[in-house]
Amino acid sequence: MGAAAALALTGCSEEVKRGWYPGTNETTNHSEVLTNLWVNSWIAALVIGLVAWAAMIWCMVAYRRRKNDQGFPKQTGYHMPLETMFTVIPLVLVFGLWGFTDRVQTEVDTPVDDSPLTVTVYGKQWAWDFNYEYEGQEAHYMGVQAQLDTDGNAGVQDTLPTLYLPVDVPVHFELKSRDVAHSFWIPQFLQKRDMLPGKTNHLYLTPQEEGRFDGKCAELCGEYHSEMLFNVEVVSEEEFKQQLDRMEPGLVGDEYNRNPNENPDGAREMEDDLQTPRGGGSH
Ligand SMILES: [Cu+2]
Repeated sequence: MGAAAALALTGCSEEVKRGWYPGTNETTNHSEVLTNLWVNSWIAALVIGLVAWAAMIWCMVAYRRRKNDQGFPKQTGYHMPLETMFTVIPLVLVFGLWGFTDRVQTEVDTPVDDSPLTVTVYGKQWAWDFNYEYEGQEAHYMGVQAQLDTDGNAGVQDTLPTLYLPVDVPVHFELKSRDVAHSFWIPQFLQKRDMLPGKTNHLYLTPQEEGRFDGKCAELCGEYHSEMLFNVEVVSEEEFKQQLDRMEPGLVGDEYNRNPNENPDGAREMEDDLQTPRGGGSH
């Protein structure tokens, strides 16, 4: 009982220390700096909040209207020191917050030119393609439309595309879209980036903990957006190489793009496709 309570309490305080962020400070090489920015911003906001609330309550109590008060209280318009103070303090806060954010963002988004692994990810309605380039080897996996289970629940895990990543190897993600705007998000990695048609975005990180993580699309991209999920397996370098050997060799590129704006026929086919009832594994 005592042990369980202690466990619950330490678990809780650990969560609080990380501002309820998912993952741990070691999940990727950026986890710690991102978590610190988040937690410290909250601490700063809380301190400012306490000062502001205290000042408000003090004014309400100290300057409340007394029984025999007549007319307006003393007016303090054009009080230069006061007005300078409530202009300068917010400016300092905003630029401070901006400065810390910019520093962390620059650190996290600095391109790593010599990443040994490049993964080009295509988002598409409503699945994912993963291209791997690693030590001269090229392999890919093309996801298929995620299926509902027999109860109509989204994201049957076994049928989801799986992104394999070797632990402790810096990875450069090239993020692209085959059709509409999507967003690549692995919540526990604390990084997320848009995937836009006709554009390539980049993410750089090093996974530091082996394990299974959830990935998802974070940009409403159509009817089955909520099913646009994937698994992430961070594995040993050895197992990663075995997984690459099991995949289709070579890369798949823009030839499978479907641009509804430039190819109206493609868009029409897509709509027809959606009219037919789902199921039977036809997708
Ligand atoms: Cu999407």
